[in-house]
Amino acid sequence: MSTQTNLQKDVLVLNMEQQLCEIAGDMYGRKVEELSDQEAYYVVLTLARRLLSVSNANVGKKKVYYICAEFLIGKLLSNNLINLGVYDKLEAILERKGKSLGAIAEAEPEPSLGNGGLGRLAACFLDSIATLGLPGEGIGLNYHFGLFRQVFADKRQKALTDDWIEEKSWLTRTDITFDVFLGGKKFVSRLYDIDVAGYDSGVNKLRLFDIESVDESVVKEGILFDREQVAQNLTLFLYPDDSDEKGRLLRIYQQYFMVSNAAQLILLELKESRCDLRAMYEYAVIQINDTHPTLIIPELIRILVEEKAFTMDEAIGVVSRTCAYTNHTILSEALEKWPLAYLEKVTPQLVPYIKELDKRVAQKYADPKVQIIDEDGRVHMAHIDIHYGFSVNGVAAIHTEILKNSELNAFYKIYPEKFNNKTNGITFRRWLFSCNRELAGFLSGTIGDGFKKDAGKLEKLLNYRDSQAVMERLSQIKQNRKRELADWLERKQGVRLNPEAIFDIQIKRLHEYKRQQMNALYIIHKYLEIKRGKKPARPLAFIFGGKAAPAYVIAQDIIHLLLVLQEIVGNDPDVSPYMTVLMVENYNVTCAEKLIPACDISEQISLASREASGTGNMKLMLNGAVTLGTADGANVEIRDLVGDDNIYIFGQTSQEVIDHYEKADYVSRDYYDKSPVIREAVDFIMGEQALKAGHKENLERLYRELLDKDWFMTLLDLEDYIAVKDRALADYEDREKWKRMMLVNIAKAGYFSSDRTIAEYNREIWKL
Ligand code: 26V
Repeated sequence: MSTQTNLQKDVLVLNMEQQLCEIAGDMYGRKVEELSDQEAYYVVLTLARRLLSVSNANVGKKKVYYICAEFLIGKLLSNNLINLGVYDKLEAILERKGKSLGAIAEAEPEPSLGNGGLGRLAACFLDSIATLGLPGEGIGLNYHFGLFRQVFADKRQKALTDDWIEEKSWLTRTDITFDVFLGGKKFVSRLYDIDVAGYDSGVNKLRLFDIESVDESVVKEGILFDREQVAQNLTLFLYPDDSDEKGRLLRIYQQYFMVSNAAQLILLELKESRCDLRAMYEYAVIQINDTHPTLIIPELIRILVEEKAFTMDEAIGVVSRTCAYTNHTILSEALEKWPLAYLEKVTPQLVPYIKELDKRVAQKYADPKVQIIDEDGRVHMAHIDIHYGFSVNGVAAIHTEILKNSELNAFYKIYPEKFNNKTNGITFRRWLFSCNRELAGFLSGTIGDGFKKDAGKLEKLLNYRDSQAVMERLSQIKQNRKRELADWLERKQGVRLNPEAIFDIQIKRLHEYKRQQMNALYIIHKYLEIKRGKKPARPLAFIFGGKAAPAYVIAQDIIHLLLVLQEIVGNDPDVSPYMTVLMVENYNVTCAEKLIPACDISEQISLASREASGTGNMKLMLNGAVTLGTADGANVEIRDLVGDDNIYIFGQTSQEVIDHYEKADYVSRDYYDKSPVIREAVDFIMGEQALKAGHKENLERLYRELLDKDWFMTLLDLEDYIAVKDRALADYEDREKWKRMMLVNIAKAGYFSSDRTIAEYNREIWKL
């Protein structure tokens, strides 16, 4: 069977040009050369889908179900063509017909089915699971609008809908439907599949559930909609605003809808493979990502007890051997605790099981920190995962240590054997081969193709650390990407960057713990220095990208400050020749693919201990950027790999920060009072110039936050940040030194391939 389908694919590939012409003829009655890029996109999409449909599926006895509320897959065309092994061939065919595959790929709308790190990680993992030939699939929701589209108006973020689903897309509507009971009422779901091609390997599926009654017209202004009509709004948006009860209820509706479908799909597949459900764990492993899919545990137990004649003990035993949990954040506001009353409303059928799970824990352990239902009647979702799953992992070495030694210490004492680390990774197919084809090609030519299947082989590049020629090429390639980025931004946003400037880039969700506000204070400091006549050796470009949760007021204020600085600097003839500030609108995977290859300095400046891992840091390093960061998340492992000479680390350590929280001894005003440099930068926010350019409401709130609260300790590290960043900028002028740092960073990035991460998940958790 498998050889036959391989043959089919080979024949298709052989006749690709003919196929392409036929599809163009069928769809548009025209030749390929006469199509617009948009039309050509639909033609190539159809061809790629055909190739996927005849490729081998990755199959085996046991399968991993990677359940996640987010899959930030980004545009799929280039990636799929690369993984199918036909990109170069197709590019050449199209070129002969006067068409550019790169331009055609641009026409694809981006599915923004994720917020940030968690969702993008899930997408990278699907790529690696398929590439390693492992049987596995992603399970999630088919959000019609995904994450909102960000526009700037009046120097503020506005959220609009992002309608990504077109008539022709990667989605395959299946015949699979399930009954799901929400609030006691029956809803019928529908499964949509997206094929995921492995690199030079088989194909897996991403399975997204939806309901047909969703009504996009309930969205009124921006992204406001009636949040009570579940049948109409259930899968409209990713993470609807949960700042009030209605929003929180909708999130639980989404979560239960996701896991009820997942449970039914898994049981259906187990039935098809004639598995004895009592040995379910020999056929299936369920990876629960953060706590959004946690309800799958009581849901599976419920089904086994009510429909498959299991005793409660048996059901709990089997499910606990099947489910594994990954923690992706220690921020308490992100660790879900749902009031039992909400669960009663949304999933009354699960409540007796949750109470039973709680009772069993209470009987065994007295410590209030490990209970499932707390004194206020809130259900701690992570506690269900830890008690009733067989594995608990963090996503970077330091993160896992923090889980073991502080955040989840009470659990670690009970179950030391469950805890393990899986340092995150990224797929090189997207974050090197696809987004920086010139660099990938140069590396192949220099160290051979081996690194494409075994990323560790990138280390061979170290043999060239004294080669002027190699370092010169790396630097030229960087310069090419910077020029392309400048052109793209000019077209997209009408702002011109000087490609000769140092590109200092901070791209990630807006959050106080990620400290974009600290970067803003540095920019103010530099601006004032230049005003006083201290010019930098070379122009500086400070580039940001990121969205703020619509209900997260301070994050909106930080965006406002950045846009105010962009205007002040841009309009100041004394300063604008020496520096630019640019906030890229609607930062998403597509923007990331342009920004990352063009970056010189990678800003990874979270408050130590708060960023679980970060994955942007890995993508930037792989593309030859040098990290400026705190000893947080995966930055720690980057430092261990490249050595202190090839990274800029500053700020207090995670232990020092954890101690500050414990002793509650950080007082931001003390830092403000004792440092004139800090005072001057902070005061600028409420100074005449800023107030003239911006809104007092936003600026004052941010200013007060920094002085009166500053929960994520911006001022703690500001002076050190300024000193170390200035040192990095000075080092950039030692061109030889900098180029060698680029080379070392690329050479050492192999460890961060998600192929390595997935191999570890498989070896130590999934055992497929
Ligand atoms: C979620 C929420 C939701 C409620 C409002 C505040 C808030 C803050 C943070 C989060 C994080 C959601 C989970 C997440 O995306 N974690 C990220 O996971 C990445 C992949 O493991 C990791 O690299 C990032 O460090 C981590 O922040």
